[in-house]
Amino acid sequence: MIINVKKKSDCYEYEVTDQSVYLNRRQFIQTSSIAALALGSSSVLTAKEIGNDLSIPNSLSVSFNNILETPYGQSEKVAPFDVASTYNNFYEFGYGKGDPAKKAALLKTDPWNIVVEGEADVIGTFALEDIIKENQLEERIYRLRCVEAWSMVIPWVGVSLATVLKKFKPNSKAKYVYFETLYDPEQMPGQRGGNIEWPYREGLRIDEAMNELAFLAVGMYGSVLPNQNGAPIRLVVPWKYGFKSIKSIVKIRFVEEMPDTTWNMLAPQEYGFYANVNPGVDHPRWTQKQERRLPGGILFPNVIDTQMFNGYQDEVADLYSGMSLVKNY
Ligand SMILES: Nc1nc2c(c(=O)[nH]1)N[C@H]1C(S)=C(S)[C@@H](COP(=O)(O)O)O[C@H]1N2
Ligand SMILES: [Mo]
Repeated sequence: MIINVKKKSDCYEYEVTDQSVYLNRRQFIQTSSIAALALGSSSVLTAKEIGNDLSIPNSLSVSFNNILETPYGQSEKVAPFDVASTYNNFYEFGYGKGDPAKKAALLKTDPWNIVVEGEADVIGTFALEDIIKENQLEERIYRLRCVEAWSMVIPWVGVSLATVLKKFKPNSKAKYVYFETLYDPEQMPGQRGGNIEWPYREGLRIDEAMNELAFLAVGMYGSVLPNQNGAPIRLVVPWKYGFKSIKSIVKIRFVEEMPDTTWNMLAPQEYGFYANVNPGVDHPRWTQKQERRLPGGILFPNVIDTQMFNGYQDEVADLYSGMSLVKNY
């Protein structure tokens, strides 16, 4: 007799216990209806409704020239663009995986300024194009592992975070770097309610931030980032759970103390500051030993083993020597 034992990671989409569990259900319903009202009966906007000067969801309209190829992820099977741009976590635009693609279209990403402050010699307000030069762009194909136990491979376009941070000349008190997403409830319907203390915030230890793998992306699949993926500029920290990779950044602050970060503030027993991908430390409510590599079907969930540091141990393990990764999850 064959007993069909379902592994925990063989979950179906409707069963996935996601990060939104911490968000008050009643507020969630209110927020959704406000968002629906604000956007009118149809939440999918056509190019005409959006206007030509704004980016159109799911289209690769603006491509970069002269992107430097790098060895990162050359042997990986990249997720189709349609999957990477329609299955998203971006709670500013709703909790459903399809919400960001439907609701982020109107986000105005140009002009875009970033405030740099704190423990650095060069601080102030900078235009995006003054921080990232188009002739410096490189492509890196990275695995993205969400704490919810799904993953995908995405070809990002951008520059290493270290290149950008060094321009601001952080001083010796800069032990951590803190990031904030845009706060604009008019444009981001999810910010009109819910339990998240907006804006979304994240942080890294300065040596993590200076690691060669940490990346600031302004594009993916050779073109500018779709809004739902964090346009016009987002962090990508491939050895950490996806929630560290903060989207639509407007503030960078060099600080002495470990900063408050969104998921750690919401549920510190479930989401740590470090959030390194670690199959040896389970989430309190589900295993982290495996992941569903997207795309995958309901009948054939593409379940694979999760790797320590998401497979980037050669590059980053040294950052944590002598540290307990069980305690510092
Ligand atoms: N501002 C902001 N950044 C965010 C999130 C969010 O809700 N808001 N979600 C995070 C989570 S949980 C993940 S898994 C990744 C998803 O990135 P992607 O949609 O580009 O795949 O973005 C991260 N960055
Ligand atoms: Mo995530």
